[in-house]
Amino acid sequence: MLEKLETIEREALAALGGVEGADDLLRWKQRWLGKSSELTQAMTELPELDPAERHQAGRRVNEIKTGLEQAHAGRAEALRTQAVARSLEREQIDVTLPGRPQPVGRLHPSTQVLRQMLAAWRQMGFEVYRSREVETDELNFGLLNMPEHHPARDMWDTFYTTKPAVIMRTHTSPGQIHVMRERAPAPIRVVLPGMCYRYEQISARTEIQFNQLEGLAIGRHITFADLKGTLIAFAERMFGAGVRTRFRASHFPFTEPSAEFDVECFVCGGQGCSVCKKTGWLEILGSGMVHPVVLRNGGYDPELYSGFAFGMGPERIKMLQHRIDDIRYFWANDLRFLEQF
Ligand code: FA5
Repeated sequence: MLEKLETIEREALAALGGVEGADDLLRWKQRWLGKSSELTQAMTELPELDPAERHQAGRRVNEIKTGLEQAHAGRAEALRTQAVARSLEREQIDVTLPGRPQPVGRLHPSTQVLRQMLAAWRQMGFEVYRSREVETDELNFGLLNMPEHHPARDMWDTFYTTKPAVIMRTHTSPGQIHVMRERAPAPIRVVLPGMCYRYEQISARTEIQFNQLEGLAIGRHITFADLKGTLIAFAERMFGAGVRTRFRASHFPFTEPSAEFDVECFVCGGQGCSVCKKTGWLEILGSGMVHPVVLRNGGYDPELYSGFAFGMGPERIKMLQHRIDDIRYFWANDLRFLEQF
């Protein structure tokens, strides 16, 4: 029996030396330590031996079993170490390489200029009023003194939804009616930022979607002088103290009188250049005294109340500030453009 045990041990250890992978190792374990291994078999035969030999053989069986288990663990560890070494060899990592930079987002140029403008208006006591982008025909046109078939509607061709008379707003001016109806007869001092939509030819200066910033002040005794002083104060906050400005007579159906507001071209300092088309001036907004019809539609008695309104295009202002020559960059999603701001 003892001889047989010694042979088992020798052969098992010799076989272990030739084991290469994890599968091999498992097979070795089943073969030499498993239920039907020779060693287990030898254990079942112990009771048949005479006492002296049984005692000695029993001890050897246990010694050999423990020894084989330890040898198995040692081999498993050695195989693991070899595998790690091989994979390190194969997939070398250069820990000195710099990491991949995480791209960091930033505010869209339109949002940047809108925030700059809102900050200027906030300083002057104007509150932000959010208004909807989907409007009724009546609010976008009718209540702003442009009844159906009014020729001025041609200036603002829009997108229609599948619901009759529900449209994408062409300007932020319908917000004037919303805020007036909500607040009448209290005084109002608000700015209304947001996206507008027009069905028009896309070009370097015109998009079918763009932001506007509307302003509205309503109260007693508000005059054209207030409109002028307020817009000049805004221009100074936006473009720097001492900037030269001018008003030009204009026409909007919802204001009377109406005026366009220009600032001195800050590219050429008023000398005339390609940006200002040799005029020395840059137009930044349309404005005027709120038309009595619009005041009445908003719930204010035009005999007692008056007010002024204005509307400007933030993208156009951003274009002027940075000499951007094409408005289409704003929504083209080209990072080469967006990352410059
Ligand atoms: C209006 O939309 C009037 N509602 C403005 C107004 C409000 C006047 C209150 C009086 C009182 P206008 O169509 O000119 O006006 O547009 C105003 C500004 O929006 C323009 O000066 C321009 O900066 C911008 N804008 C107009 N159309 C486009 C367009 N297609 N793409 C980009 N910006 C535009």
